[in-house]
Amino acid sequence: PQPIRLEDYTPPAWLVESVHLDVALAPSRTRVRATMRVLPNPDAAAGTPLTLDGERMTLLLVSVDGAKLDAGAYDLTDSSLVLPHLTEGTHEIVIETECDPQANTSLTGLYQSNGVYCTQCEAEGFRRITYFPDRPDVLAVYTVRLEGDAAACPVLLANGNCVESGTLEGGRHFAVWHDPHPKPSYLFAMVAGDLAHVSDSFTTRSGREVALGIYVEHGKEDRTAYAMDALKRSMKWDEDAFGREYDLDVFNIVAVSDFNMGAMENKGLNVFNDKYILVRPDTATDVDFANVEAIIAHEYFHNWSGNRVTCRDWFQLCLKEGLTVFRDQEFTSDMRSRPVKRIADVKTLRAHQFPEDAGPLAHPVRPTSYIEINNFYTATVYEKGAEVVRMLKAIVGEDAFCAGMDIYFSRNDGRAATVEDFLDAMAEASGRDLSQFKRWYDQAGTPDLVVSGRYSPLDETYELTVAQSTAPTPGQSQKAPLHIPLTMGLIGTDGEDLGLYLAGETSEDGATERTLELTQHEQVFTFEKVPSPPVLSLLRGFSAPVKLTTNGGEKDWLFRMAHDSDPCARWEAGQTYARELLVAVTRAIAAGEKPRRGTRYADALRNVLTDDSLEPAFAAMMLDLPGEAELAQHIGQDVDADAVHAARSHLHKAVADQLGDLLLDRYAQLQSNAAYSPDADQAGRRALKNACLRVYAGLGNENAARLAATQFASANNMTDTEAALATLTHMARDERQAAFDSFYERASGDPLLLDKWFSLQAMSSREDTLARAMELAKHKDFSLTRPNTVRALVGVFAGANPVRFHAADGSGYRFLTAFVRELDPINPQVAARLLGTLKTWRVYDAPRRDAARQAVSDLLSAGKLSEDTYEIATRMIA
Ligand code: DPP
Ligand code: ZN
Repeated sequence: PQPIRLEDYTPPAWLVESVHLDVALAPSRTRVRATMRVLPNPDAAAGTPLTLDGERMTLLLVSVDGAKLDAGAYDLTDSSLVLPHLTEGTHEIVIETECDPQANTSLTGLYQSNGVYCTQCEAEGFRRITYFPDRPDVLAVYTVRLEGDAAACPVLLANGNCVESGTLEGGRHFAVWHDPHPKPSYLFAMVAGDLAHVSDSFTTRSGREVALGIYVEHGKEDRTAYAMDALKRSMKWDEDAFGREYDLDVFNIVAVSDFNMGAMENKGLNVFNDKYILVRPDTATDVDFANVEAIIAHEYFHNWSGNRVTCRDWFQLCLKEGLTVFRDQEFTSDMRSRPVKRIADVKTLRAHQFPEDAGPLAHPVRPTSYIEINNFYTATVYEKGAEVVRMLKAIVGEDAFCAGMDIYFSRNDGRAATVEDFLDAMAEASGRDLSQFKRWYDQAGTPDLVVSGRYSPLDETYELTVAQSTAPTPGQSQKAPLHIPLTMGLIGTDGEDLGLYLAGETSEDGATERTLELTQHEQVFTFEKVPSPPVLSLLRGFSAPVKLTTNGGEKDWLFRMAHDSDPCARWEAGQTYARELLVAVTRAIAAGEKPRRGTRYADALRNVLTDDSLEPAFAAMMLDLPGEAELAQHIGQDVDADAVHAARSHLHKAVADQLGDLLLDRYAQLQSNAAYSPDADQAGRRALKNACLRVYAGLGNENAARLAATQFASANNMTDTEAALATLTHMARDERQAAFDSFYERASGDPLLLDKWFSLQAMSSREDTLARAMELAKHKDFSLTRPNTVRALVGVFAGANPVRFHAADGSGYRFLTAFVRELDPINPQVAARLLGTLKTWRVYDAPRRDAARQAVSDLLSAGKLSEDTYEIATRMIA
């Protein structure tokens, strides 16, 4: 397959003014008649024949201006339809096609999920519905007439407003939807089926009344209240925070059970993976509730950052995704706890994006080439993309950022924009030169910052030397320095922040925190009027997605775990300390020496547990040891996954030993009889309570098992149920089996609960987990056609169980690649994404590396793969 390159971008030769789709739904033979007004693009080279994208359809008819074309008058291939004689003028084209939604397991284009017709067009699914210039810079006005069986499909939905509906002969009926906003084809959607419906309304700040609807399977209506509430709060927040108002009379959401992504922002008709809509206290955890809130917000915010202002081409994906993730993170910060949200996002970034940026799949936030764009819906485009927007805000400041957003939205409304358009708006609003900053979009890899501080008592100065570098990534051996905002403070011996006076600056305000701007390989900053040796607090609020090394040590970490005024830096001090301890323990175990027990670290956690001034959710995060995957990444080469697991278990147990009774006390104190609410305060208290249980369970003894089993038996909400199972799953005790059996019975007939049952077993560190996973892949409740279930079992095993997945004999890798091979013909997108979980293989030791490389080579030579999986497999071992 030929890669597509950013540098080859050319404007579309033809534009589409309007599309009228007539869709006659039938399970295996759905007919689509598309009537389009097309005209040559005045901004493109003239004389190019009309070329339309299309695949996996049967072409029934083509006509131009009312005259049917003979087969000889067009060129049809597997992926396109060319009208060689059509090179100029405005025309009406009619195309009739037929497709088979029932057989469509790829879940892109038009497909059926549990009997419900739905579509997924991003990135290139519309070309499976009709022949069309399926690219984001062709914006058209759509009218859709849906016709279907009235009994099977009482609900008929598409984008925009419903303008007509009625009954037809033969038990059929129809509805006509019109969307006045020109949009690219990837934002097209239609849904039809027998769905229940919950409605509400929202009045925008200018007084527009918007009808809100959430469509779900019958019987699931009582799991929609939280999503609806989150939607209304999102609509209000975007008005208040960004001045963005909704622009149609209707906003509908449909929840479907088979969906490749989390959700999709189709204009006025969002389609969701039902996992991110359906929550009720007894079926969903606090984390599930928080995900619903965040994803509802994310998709809603796309109405402006994505839909009104869309992307010129798929290389600009971060323009809508990075910005929209930034916006949803801000929303959650305002709805919940800002520091806790920030730390959670840093954890996600470090768990998913840093490894991506350090491995064979590394790519810039704005990639420069792809074979299959679906492979670029990545942590780098989304999460690092959001970090880039956050850094930009830190550099230009809040006011200029807001002004820049206004310019960006108003100047590009109705346009397909680029990263340059976004940066131009920010540069104009701030008066700053952002040309160096732009490298964040073009240069892959996580920068390393090495910082050292030197105090000089004679002249009372503190000198900070900061060096930045970025390791080579595939296709980019040379790296230039980036424009990095480094937010920092200096802490005095009493634990209070010191005033900062930077040498050479005239303003003497002595703020206690400031953002230094790094632009060179190495820079020195000198602070004056520093009365005594300070403790350095760096990367406050995690001001940039970098890896930091400082010359501080245990004493600094302990001090900052107790005193840093910035919660993010305070948490990071604990993580840094734990990482260093874990590395030392790993080495000691390998050398046959007696490993450290982390006494001072445990003491610091004791202080956390007894400090009532701390937010419980924050305390829970302080208690969390860095994960095994993160440690592997930190060690960086020749990692023995078993040694890392042993080291972490050792420290976990040592901490549990030292804090034992205190953990039990706090666990007991945090029990509550209050009625369940998913709000951040209650969720935070549950998080801390369950963290106490988890840490205590490091002892692995009878008492821990009993505690977890009791919690499982008495829990009145899914958060506590799941936490109990997540503790029991690692144990080799009878309580474990009993709890899982009982949970299975309760989950019967409820796919979202069954997925929890799969994933809680897949994450077990027990030695028999791979064998169990293989059994579960044959279980009657497992299905290759349900992405959620595939992710719950195989995705969790490969992505969240490092010790079993990275087994030294390669059995974990072979399980994954065999599974990918089976899934690939059914659902290439999900197969390719699963294979991506192997991306950290190079940090492991030689037997593991050899096994991983072999498993991927075998996959490549075993037969024809989809382009999706082929691209990931070849990059993986390149
Ligand atoms: N639906 C996916 C998202 O919102 C892709 N646009 O991120
Ligand atoms: Zn998005």
